[in-house]
Amino acid sequence: MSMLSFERKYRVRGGTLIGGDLFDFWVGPFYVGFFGVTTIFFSIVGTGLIIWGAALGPTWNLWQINIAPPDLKYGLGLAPLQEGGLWQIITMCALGAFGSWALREVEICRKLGMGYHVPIAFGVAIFAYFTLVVIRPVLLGAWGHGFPYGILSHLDWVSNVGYQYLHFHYNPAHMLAVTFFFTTTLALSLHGALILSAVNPKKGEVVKTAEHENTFFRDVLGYSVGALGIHRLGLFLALSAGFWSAVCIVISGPFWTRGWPEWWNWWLELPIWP
Ligand code: 07D
Ligand code: 07D
Ligand code: U10
Repeated sequence: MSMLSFERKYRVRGGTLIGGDLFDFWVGPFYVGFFGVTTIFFSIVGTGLIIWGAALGPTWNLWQINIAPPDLKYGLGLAPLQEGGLWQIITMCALGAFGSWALREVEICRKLGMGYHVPIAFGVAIFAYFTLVVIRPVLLGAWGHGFPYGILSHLDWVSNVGYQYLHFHYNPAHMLAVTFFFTTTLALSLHGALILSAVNPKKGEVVKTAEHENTFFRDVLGYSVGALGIHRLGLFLALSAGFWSAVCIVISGPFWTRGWPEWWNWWLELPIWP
């Protein structure tokens, strides 16, 4: 659907962080900007290197393509291209592309005079990725601790790292992250359902108001968080899910090397029991 009728009104100059007017234009529906150019650059180089890595590997099966990080013996140094060097450059491209995308969002917010909530939210996802492929490997002393780039191989990594700590479900930060993920879907399903129930009625029925929405939850729960409140809560829940995910993996290894079930011994070791 073409939305140029109203988009034209908001296609204003300025708000760029860098480059001034140079890339301050649109291509079709897309705002470009300096960071649009860097996004395209890093995406094309990164994707190209993945395709090259696939060409060097044993398979073109999309599910099995795997670009592995370097062997642990390379520590925090650079590895030869075919022994993890590709993974290192692809990681730089990924971080370049994600960072550029976030900054392009910032420029669009500035043009529209909006808050920076969306780029900040994306920043938390980038932070989780950065934790997996930079912070934790650096703390553990080798890039080899990053996860491999491949659809099935990255699942193998999650499983292997999980069992390395015996039972990852006993990781307390993982518990918090999982709870936040579950709560996020609960909140979105309640919110989506409530809005549709009020403003998308059957033919012939009137659209209900915010008072209906508040009253519904006051009748059910005794309290309504309100129209603005549910969006604040949703953002908080979702960002907390990402944040505690990053915490749960960064403490696994750098701060806790045994099985996670054992961590709970602190409870049994409290001096109050004897
Ligand atoms: C719906 C927005 C659209 C995005 C999509 C993803 C690529 C990868 C690359 C062939 C919600 C596009 C995919 C560009 C193709 C190559 C080399 C977002 C939506 C559709 N994972 N993960 C998936 C990534 C990690 C885990 C699917 C990325 C961690 C588990 C897809 C990253 C851990 C399962 C995917 C990343 C982990 C998946 C669906 C980065 C912990 C699944 C994703 C950059 C976080 C599920 C076969 C989705 C699956 C799945 C992509 C990181 C665990 C391939 C890009 C290391 C347990 N992951 N993942 O819908 O079916 O996201 O896997 O950090 O079960 Mg993963
Ligand atoms: C990292 C993605 C960032 C993405 C970015 C954007 C593109 C562009 C382009 C579409 C963080 C990428 C964009 C590429 C695409 C186009 C056009 C998001 C990231 C920047 N776990 N577990 C988690 C559960 C078990 C283990 C997190 C549940 C087992 C390990 C979450 C269960 C063991 C790690 C979670 C379960 C185990 C995790 C993932 C249930 C395995 C991690 C979400 C029900 C035997 C990871 C930071 C996340 C983590 C993680 C949930 C089970 C191990 C809380 C619900 C017991 C090793 N698990 N897990 O982090 O914390 O998203 O990563 O059993 O490393 Mg777990
Ligand atoms: C919300 C909301 C709300 C709304 C909303 C929404 C949240 C109440 C008012 C939004 C929600 C939705 C629309 C629902 C659906 C969304 C999801 C399920 C989330 C997941 C989204 C996706 C899976 C879609 C992903 C698509 C993307 C990221 C767009 C891809 C676009 C590009 C690649 C172009 C980007 C443009 C740039 C960087 C600027 C520069 C542009 C140019 C130079 C021109 C264009 C050039 C190209 C296209 C070159 C292509 C090369 C690339 C990409 C490199 C890759 C290399 C290859 C080899 C292929 O709350 O309010 O309603 O709507």
